[in-house]
Amino acid sequence: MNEKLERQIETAAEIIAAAQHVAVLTGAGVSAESGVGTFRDAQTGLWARFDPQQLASQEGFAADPGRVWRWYMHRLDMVQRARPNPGHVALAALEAMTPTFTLITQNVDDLHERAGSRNVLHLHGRIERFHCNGCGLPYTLHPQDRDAPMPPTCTFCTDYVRPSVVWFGELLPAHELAEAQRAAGTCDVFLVIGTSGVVYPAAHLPRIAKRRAAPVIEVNPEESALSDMADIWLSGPSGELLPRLLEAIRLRRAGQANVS
Ligand code: BJW
Ligand code: ZN
Repeated sequence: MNEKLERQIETAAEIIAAAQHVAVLTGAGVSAESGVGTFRDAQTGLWARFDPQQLASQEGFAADPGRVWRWYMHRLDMVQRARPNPGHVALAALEAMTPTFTLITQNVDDLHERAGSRNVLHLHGRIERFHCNGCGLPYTLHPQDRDAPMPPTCTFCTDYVRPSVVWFGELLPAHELAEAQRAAGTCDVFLVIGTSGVVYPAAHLPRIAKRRAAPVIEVNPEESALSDMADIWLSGPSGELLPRLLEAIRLRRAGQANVS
């Protein structure tokens, strides 16, 4: 690891170790090293020729419900086969050593929870949950639905069933969004990990923190739409950098405990 990055990690660790309230926003990049494809990187295989932004919308679902259903079943399978990576594990460990910790994720997978994170706000819903697109009635997925060419239909209103995720043009869950905004407005430091920062209102959260003078620390191998406003940009994969950051925070926290 280069010297500049080492110094940046030390500075970030110092800020995080001194914080009472740490807020974190994660995106698809945090699950990339678990084998779950990101949104805006080129898709692979069967789905390479489709634009995810077209599939994740009411318009896309109306145009071809079977295609959207098969895409989500393919992704559900991918998520359920995946395992949390060292980045997820480091965030769970950081939560355990931080007085107040809010993990805000745009991801629809449950890899944070499976890594041991407790206080997780899912801004864009959950891929393993389902409801009717017409009347909202919850739906329990049956094994035969996974290979079906079309979505199942609702027993109450006969409309199509869909995954309980937030598509473009749809409102985010009100409680999760309010809690995320509250955390951004009250935290001592805000971490942005593995997101391109182009989807709103999630991308506004680091700006709320910054307005309240909380430093913003980004972890991403590529420059994102939020890199310019970040106080520190740790350039690299979160599965490698978060464990290193955690170790540096641990050493500082241990030092603090010895002094007090
Ligand atoms: C690594 C890595 C490694 C790689 N380690 N990093 C204000 C301004 C402009 C537009 C709007 C606005 N307010 C609302 C809008 C409209 C719209 C929007 O934001 N559009 C923009 C695209 C312009 N927003 C909405 O419609 C939202 N609803 C809303 O606001 O309702 C009110 C309203 C309605 C209508 C009009 C106005 C207001 C809803 C947004 C829902 C987003 N849903 C999706 C799909 C979820 C379901 C599913 O999974 O299928 O959520 S879209 C998709 O993008 C998904 C993601 O959660 C989200 C963010 O993507 P993310 O996580 O950032 O992934 P990527 O792929 O973009 O980036 C990955 C990053 O990882 C990259 O940076 C890599 O470098 C990095 N990386 N490997 C760390 N190893
Ligand atoms: Zn219904």
